[in-house]
Amino acid sequence: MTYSRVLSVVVLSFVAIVASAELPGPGASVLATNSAGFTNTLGMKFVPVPGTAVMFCIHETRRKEYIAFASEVSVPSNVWKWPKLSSVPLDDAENHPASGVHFDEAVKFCEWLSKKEGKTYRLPTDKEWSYAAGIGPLENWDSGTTPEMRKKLKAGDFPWGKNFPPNTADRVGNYNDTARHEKFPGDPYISDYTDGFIVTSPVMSFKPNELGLYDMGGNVWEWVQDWWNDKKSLHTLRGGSWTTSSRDEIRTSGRITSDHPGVSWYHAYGFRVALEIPGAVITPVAVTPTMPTPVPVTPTLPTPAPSPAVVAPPSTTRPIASSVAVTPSASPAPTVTTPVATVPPISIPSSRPAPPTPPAAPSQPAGGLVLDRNWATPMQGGSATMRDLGALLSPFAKAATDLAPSPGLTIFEGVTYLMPLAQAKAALNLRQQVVPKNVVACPGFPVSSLYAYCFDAAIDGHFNKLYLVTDKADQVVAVELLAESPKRDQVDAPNNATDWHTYDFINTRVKAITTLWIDHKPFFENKGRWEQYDPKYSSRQPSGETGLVRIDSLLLDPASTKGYKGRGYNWKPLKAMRLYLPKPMMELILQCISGAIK
Ligand SMILES: [Ca+2]
Ligand SMILES: [Ca+2]
Repeated sequence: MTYSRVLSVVVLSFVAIVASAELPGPGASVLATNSAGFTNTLGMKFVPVPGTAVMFCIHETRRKEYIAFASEVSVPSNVWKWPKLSSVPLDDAENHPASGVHFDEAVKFCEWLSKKEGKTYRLPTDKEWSYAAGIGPLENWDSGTTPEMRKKLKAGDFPWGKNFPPNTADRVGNYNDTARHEKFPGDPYISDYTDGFIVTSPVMSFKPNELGLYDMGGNVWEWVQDWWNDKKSLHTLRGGSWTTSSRDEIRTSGRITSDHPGVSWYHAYGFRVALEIPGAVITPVAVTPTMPTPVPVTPTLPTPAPSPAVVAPPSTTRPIASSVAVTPSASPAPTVTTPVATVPPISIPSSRPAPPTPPAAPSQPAGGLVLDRNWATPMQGGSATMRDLGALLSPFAKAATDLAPSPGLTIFEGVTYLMPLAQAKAALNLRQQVVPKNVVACPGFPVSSLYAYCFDAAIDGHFNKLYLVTDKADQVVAVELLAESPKRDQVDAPNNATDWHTYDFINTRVKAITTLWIDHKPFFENKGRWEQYDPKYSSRQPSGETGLVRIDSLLLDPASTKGYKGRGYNWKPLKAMRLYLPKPMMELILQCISGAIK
């Protein structure tokens, strides 16, 4: 089952349910299986969800059940009765999910059903929903965390696995696909995926997940109990829908909130019912050792919900990288064909005779950047790397030594420039450090002044490490993401300049030689979107207002394609890196470089 590629769970033990028409009470027979189920008077089938004390209905609440409810209970909204979107009528067959359902009405449905059957039905919690979707052990369930925070952590992959878009042949669920695009051409859609349903699909039209739950990804968004954040004004929806095409919303960890408190005018909002198990004892769910990246496994998982950031041994450097450490020579590698001159020149005054006098740490302005006394000392043997870095950064900033704070400049997901390390860790839900604090020693970076803290992460489906780069006072100045097992298209980094010498600015410096190829591409933020910078197109020259640059890099192995001498897009990627640099750091690095390269 493809679901197992996302996360294989092992049921250690849990309170099991006898497959019968009656829900067992305390002391019922215990079976070590999850194949048992319970079917209620409306024909809704429920199965246990390991790691929780509830059973989940295997399908989204259907119109069939909702019609029965609305015939007995007055609900304020009639939206659900005549589903349509932009005057296009939706399928109103009884086996389609109830949609256009307000949060409060979904709660009322559960209350009505509870009273009718003498059991406790309710909406699942955000945590229960994650356990049902297979990512429960990967997310942070500390009190104080909210669905809004968990969405940003991006734990786990997609309901079907790691690839996006999904393969049409896999029929992974009802999303905003090419079929819908033909009817609603104005909306964004997944251009490479066809599930065949323009609107909602009958529930259970696609493969179930490992627990036997259908449509946990797609068809209708599903209300859960939890507030979106601490403001406690908006509720949370999970799973994506037939109108969803956003990669981040389709992730298993994807979440959205309604625009108005508890309200759904939208025909992509439905719900799924959970059933409390009397006397249930929650037992842990472990992650199997065969689970793919990004979260490693420790032999002893805490109970019941392990941290999403599990301590792992320090990552080992690939032999291929460690054997080609940067050379003292600035001359290009033998196979390099494109000269440095094809990239924009470094915009640094060449008349500057020497590095500026470095300010001493104690004299830093309060709240400003804190550096070592000798931060501007040129690094031996790193001139080629500095040229790379200068070429990448000079379109976006000029050399400068402004060490004052730049308040509010966001580096990554709520982390701002000069934010204290502890605050940044909290903002990103990072708790456990992978390797000890390391000095960053990249030519061009201030010497003996920057440090890297490495954490396990699960970001964008393939980055499995996150580095917080700090100054001497543990204030964050940059963020780097690292994918240790990338795919070729996971980082968009191709660059015509082929003699780059630096791959990973925080950890590893390698020189491009015959056995390696390094691609870089810078992106700049423009009105909230990332635009790639390409010196070939002057019209795309970034303005001086950009405050943040992202550099995507790939370390490729040309030898992986035997017999082909030219550049190949099928070269095996060894590592992928994404560095976020705020403008003050870019200016400082260019300042360091200006003193070192004449
Ligand atoms: Ca569809
Ligand atoms: Ca769904």
